[in-house]
This record gives sequence, C-alpha cells and structure tokens, in this order.
Amino acid sequence: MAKIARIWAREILDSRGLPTVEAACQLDSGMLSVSSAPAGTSTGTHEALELRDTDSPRYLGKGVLKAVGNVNSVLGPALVGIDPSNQQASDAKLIEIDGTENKSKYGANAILAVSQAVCKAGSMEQRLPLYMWILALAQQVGLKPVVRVPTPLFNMINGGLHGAGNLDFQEFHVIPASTKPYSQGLQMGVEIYQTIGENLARRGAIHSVGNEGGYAPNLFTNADALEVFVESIRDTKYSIGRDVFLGLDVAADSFYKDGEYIIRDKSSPLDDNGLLEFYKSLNNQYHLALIEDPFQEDAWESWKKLRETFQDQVTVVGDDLLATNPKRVQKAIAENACNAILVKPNQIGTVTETLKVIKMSRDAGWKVITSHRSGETNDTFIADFGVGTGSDYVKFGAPARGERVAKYNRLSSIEGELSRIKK
Ligand code: 2PG
Ligand code: MG
Repeated sequence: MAKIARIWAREILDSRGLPTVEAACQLDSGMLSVSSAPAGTSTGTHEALELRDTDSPRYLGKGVLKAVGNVNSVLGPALVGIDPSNQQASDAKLIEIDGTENKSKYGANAILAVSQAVCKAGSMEQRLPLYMWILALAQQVGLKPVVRVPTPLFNMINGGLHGAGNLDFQEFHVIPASTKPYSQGLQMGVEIYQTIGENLARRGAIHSVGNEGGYAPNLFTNADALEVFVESIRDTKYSIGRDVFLGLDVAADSFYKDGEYIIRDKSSPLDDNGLLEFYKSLNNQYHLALIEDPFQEDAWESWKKLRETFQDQVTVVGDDLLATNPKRVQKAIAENACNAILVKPNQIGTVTETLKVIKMSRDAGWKVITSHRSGETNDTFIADFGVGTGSDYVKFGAPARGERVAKYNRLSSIEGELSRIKK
C-alpha cells in the first residue's frame, strides 16, 4: 500500500484572473495528483475562511502565498506517511491541526486543495475512476450508493455580483427535465443558450458575459430576463414545463441593505413580505422549479414562510443560508427553512466534511445540488464529486467558457463510461 510521500502547493490563477491554491500529492509509489481550490465572489459570511494575503500589495491583496506556505510547511508535512485511501484520517488530521471552527488558521483554500489532491491520489491508489472512489467514500459516511450523472442547472443569464449588466438577481437558470439523459440535457442547454444570445443581441441588450459564462445583459427588470427565457425557448423545439424548467439563484444578500431589498422591478425597497409577494407573482407567471437564496442568509423566518407558501412545488435551495455547514444544515432541517442544499466543498473545507453534510441533507429528504464557484480553474474534481455522491443536480454555470465546459465535458465522458460499464 503506497503512502503519501510529499504534498506541496503553488499559487495559480482562477477564471477571474485571481490567485488560488493548487496542491499536489505525491505517493511513495511515484504517483502524483493535483487539485485546486475554487473561490466565490458572492461568498456567505458563514463560510470557512479563504486565506488571502490582504496585507500585501501583490495581486491587490488577493495573493494566496500564506495559504501556499501553510501547505508547504505545515499541512503537507503532517500528512506524510498516511495511506491516501484513508481520506477520513487525512481530513481529520487537517481539521485537527487547523483547530479553528472556520479553518481560519491555515485557510480553507489551502486545506481543501490538499484534501482534494489526497482524494485523487486515493482513487489512483485504488485504481478506480475518481467518481467511483468518491462513491466508496460516500458509503463510508453512510450515504446510499448512487452513481448518476446529475441534471445540470444552466446559469444562462448572470446578474448581481457576477454580471457586468444591470440585473439584481445573480443567476437565471434553465434546467432540463431530470428524466432526460445528461447528453440530451446538455444539447438542449447549448441550443437554448445560443438562442438566448441571439434574442438578447436582437434586443440590443447584450452587455458581455458574466463570471459563469451566462449573458450579462442590461434589461429593464429582473422579470424581463425570465421573459427572454420564455421567448427564446419558444424559438427552439423545446417547451417549458415539458423539456425544461426555470430557476433562480437570487443571492438576496447582494441587494439587501438595512433590512430592505432593493430591486429594479419595484420603485421602492421591499421588506421580506414584499419580496415574498414578488416571488409569488413571479411563480404564478413563470412556474419556477427552483429558487436559491431568496432571502438574506440569516432571515430564517422569511425562509420558513416561503417554504410554507410554496410547499414542495418549488425546490428551495440554501447556499449562503447553509454554507455547507453541518450546524446550519441542522438548524435549517429543524426549522424547515429549505428542501435542498447547494453543496460547495470550499465552504466547509474538506472532502469528508462535505460528504457528511450531504448525508445529513439526504436523511432530511432534501435534494442535493453540487456546485462550482464563480472563480473556477480547469480542475474537474467537482464533476466527479457530483456523480459519486449521487447528486440530483450540478451547477456549473453556462455551457460556455473553458472552466465551465471542462466540467460539462467531464460529465459527458463519465456518462459514456457508465453506459459501457453497465452493458
Ligand atoms: C452561488 C455561487 C456559484 P459564488 O452563489 O451559488 O454559482 O456563486 O461562487 O460567487 O458564491
Ligand atoms: Mg448561490
């Protein structure tokens, strides 16, 4: 059985041109794995800490040399000699030596890059495709073994902190029916994405694309973006409610200020009840299948009210609300604040903790959505993670831009492998 011989890290750039941590794990057999940490733009306050060199002018204070140094001098050496197949032991060691609630001593970016690199090394040692190895790790924490290529949530229009246009809502999703095979969903997503582009160009509304490859238009209101979806989908051979569904990541924290929500659809700021009424009217008109972060991240009462209003007709997803954190997930289950989780490994910091959070969510009967971050690299770890954990959905952005497409292409290749294995 090979052991971890050396772990090291370096600073690389993410898709936004900002530094992030890449870690490499070498086994004494000579095998080498590499993985990198993604980074968020609209980060929730309850997330584990992303360590940046704020006191240095390098990269405008966004360098990650401290986090890299922590891997090279502390985290890496601590794992030398450990069996890479023992993910739980190596993650426990990382958690123990950091010793803080939110990974603030050595940085969740440093810790996650190492945890993922070890996971990849474990899959090599086990001679399994990464998604099959993640399936085995998922079983170790008690998850039911399900391997599936999840349904993609395509983020076609970007607003909020992600878009250069003028929309307040962060993400406007087109979601293929989950009964469709992945390859068909991907094709529908691409055809609809291109058609949306043509329609926005005709309206003279295209501004650019946002962080996640979705168009970032200037439109009159947020509801107009949904209207563009309706028009564009009508121009394809697909129909809403049969082939595809619509969803939103509102990311409400980004337009919440002093107890009020300011959106361009309304001439005056809304309180929580006003925003709920607005969601009701959007749902009446557009039949939303999914809504993420509809309220500010600590507005528990409003989340509960929304759940009571929509019951299980709408998938209500906690991202900033939950921050992939077991304590917050427990509270949300007890309070019936949502019925789905957005899973982002870097919000908590290790592979094992992420798997445990998925297990809690599954036990509560929630849907599981495995997600990228707005700052991504070409690492496709998260695609394998979505498959091996049997996630219902994955959120990887628009079907455009290299770092997004890398993940969609990885799912295509897994789909091909699985169809061959099953035969
Ligand atoms: C989100 C994510 C990913 P960020 O809010 O769901 O789409 O954005 O990575 O900027 O937090
Ligand atoms: Mg979100």
